[in-house]
Amino acid sequence: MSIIARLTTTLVDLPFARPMGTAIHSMTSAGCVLVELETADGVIGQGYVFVINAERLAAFDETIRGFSAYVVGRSVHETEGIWHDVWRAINPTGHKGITISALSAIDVACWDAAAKTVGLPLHHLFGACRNEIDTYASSGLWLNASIDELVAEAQGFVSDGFHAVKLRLGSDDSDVDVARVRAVRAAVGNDIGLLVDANQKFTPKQAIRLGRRLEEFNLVWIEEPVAAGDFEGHARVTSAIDTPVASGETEYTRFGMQAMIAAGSADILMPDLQRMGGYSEFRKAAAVAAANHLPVSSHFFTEHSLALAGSLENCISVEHIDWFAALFNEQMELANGKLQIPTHPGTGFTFNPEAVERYKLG
Ligand code: SMN
Ligand code: MG
Repeated sequence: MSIIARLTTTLVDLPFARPMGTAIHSMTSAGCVLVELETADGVIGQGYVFVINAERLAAFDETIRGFSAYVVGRSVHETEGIWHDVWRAINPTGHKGITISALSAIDVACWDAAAKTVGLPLHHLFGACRNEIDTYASSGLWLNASIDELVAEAQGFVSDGFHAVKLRLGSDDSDVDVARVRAVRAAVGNDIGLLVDANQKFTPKQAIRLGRRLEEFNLVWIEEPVAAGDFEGHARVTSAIDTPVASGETEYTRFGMQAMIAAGSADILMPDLQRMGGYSEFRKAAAVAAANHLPVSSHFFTEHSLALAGSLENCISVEHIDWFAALFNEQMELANGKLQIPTHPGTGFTFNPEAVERYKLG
């Protein structure tokens, strides 16, 4: 029995070198609440939540620390019990938003500590199915980049060893979006996977029209073509175009995924570790997708999603985001276009104390 003796949080803000944009985001930094659970035996489990531009970070911190009563004094092997006690406790506040994200950081830290306690990489504890996973470069090709910048950045990703890249779309003029896709496709060639993300910009009709114009570029997928909550609109786009539609990053928990699946909203579900509510719930969401013969591809949280990719048979890829790499002692390994599932005990990633000190808030 490894009893959790202490829950601590640290607030950091990671500034970006340049502002970045999508159809709905203007981003200058990633604020994080880092969570540590320490057992009486001295094992430390770690997790985090992040918020663009560190907005309302204190609210996340307060919510996480407020869960201490459900965590401290429990065994690290009680992940399911802790998860459900918090789920019941947040019923009056709600099962979406800050409450679920806060639960996610606790659940991730708890699983990390549990795997370290038994000395296993986390995907082995879950039940491993692979050692590496497809990925795509996603820390770039933003909406605020010029076509020349897009071309240079896309070629840079290919020379870095990526076999796929994601481009953000969402112009008011669809000729502009088509021109950006054409330029990036020409820059990377036909052997590199090209994904596009519209970040909810379009009406279903606009998305269908654009999707048809983009069929010639053989895209891996079109992501969030319409408003995230418009499941029926998503479904209309999904059935009207041949290019696969990916979506789900904005939804919460297995119930959100289940509702999207029931509506026929997407060909590929994109659960986000923080919005799922941690590993425990992500795995259930992936099981719901599997029961409907649908694949999942994780959104953000690349380092921490590798344990999921290594243990979920229907996980087809992870999104490669490098924003949080500076926080960790260990770095993600790309080999032949695939990310390697870590073999160290736990998630395989530990916070670097010097980096935490450098980016610490307050
Ligand atoms: C995205 C989400 C949040 C911030 C930046 C970009 C985008 C993605 O939707 O899927 O990467
Ligand atoms: Mg997206």
